[in-house]
Amino acid sequence: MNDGGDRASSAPREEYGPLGTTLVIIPTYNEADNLAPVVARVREAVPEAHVLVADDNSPDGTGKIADELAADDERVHVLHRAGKEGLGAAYLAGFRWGLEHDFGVLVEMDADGSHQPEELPRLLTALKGADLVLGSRWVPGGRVVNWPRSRQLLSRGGSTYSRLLLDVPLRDITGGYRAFRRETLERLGLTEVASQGYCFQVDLARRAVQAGCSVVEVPITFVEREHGDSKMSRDIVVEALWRVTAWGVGGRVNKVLGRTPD
Ligand SMILES: Nc1nc2c(ncn2[C@@H]2O[C@H](COP(=O)(O)OP(=O)(O)OP(=O)(O)O)[C@@H](O)[C@H]2O)c(=O)[nH]1
Ligand SMILES: [Mg+2]
Repeated sequence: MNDGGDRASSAPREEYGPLGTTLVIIPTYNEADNLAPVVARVREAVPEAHVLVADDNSPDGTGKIADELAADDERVHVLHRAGKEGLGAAYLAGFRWGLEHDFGVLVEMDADGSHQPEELPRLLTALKGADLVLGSRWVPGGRVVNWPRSRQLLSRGGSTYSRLLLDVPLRDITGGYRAFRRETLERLGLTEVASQGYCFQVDLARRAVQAGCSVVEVPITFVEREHGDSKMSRDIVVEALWRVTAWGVGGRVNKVLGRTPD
């Protein structure tokens, strides 16, 4: 453990270039009560960072609130998407936008206050010596606040299942508070990512490890949302379970046959 966090994965690079400007991507679906406070906290915690809100035409008017925030602040941007397509699709669109606009670091952050913007400087410091930084609830120093035991079990169980099955040495593989170097995203084959819900995060983490990226987990305090509804659903859990199982089984078959993973 050091200031930069736990090194969790393979192939540390010899040299890392400068980070460049940071873009914090915040996907939203019905986050009207949460968006303005979280954007203000990001702008205060890391004043040089830009924010991109990726809204899926939220019926509660979150997109309009995002437009108002963008009108008042040249570092706030909005990506209006036609309808609800899931977290994964919103992030992929956000990444594309950020890469096209030459950002050097792309951050994933939930809108509901679970990912505390005040912890972002620690993630960015760790990224100076890594390809990808994961905010982690399940490394020493990480914790969750106000989470029911059932959610903790699901999250820990999902991470353990994925770690063992996919052979990826990460403690919190489903978490969604992350900082990527742009070069890392460019190595992940994003055009092939089909995962939508929770397993989108598992998918990107396993791709990073398979690509030989250095992945560091930094402890975070995850705070359960106070306003608005969770979008977590049975479908999201089922998608994660079948995809992770299929990747795990496929990877093992490939190993036996001596093929490289897809
Ligand atoms: N654009 C977009 N954003 C989404 C979609 N589904 C979820 N989100 C956002 O993704 C983030 C995470 O979703 P949450 O509902 O908080 O999911 P969660 O954190 O697993 O669940 P809770 O812990 O219960 O809050 C939030 O900012 C949501 O608004 C979607 O289909 N489209
Ligand atoms: Mg949440």
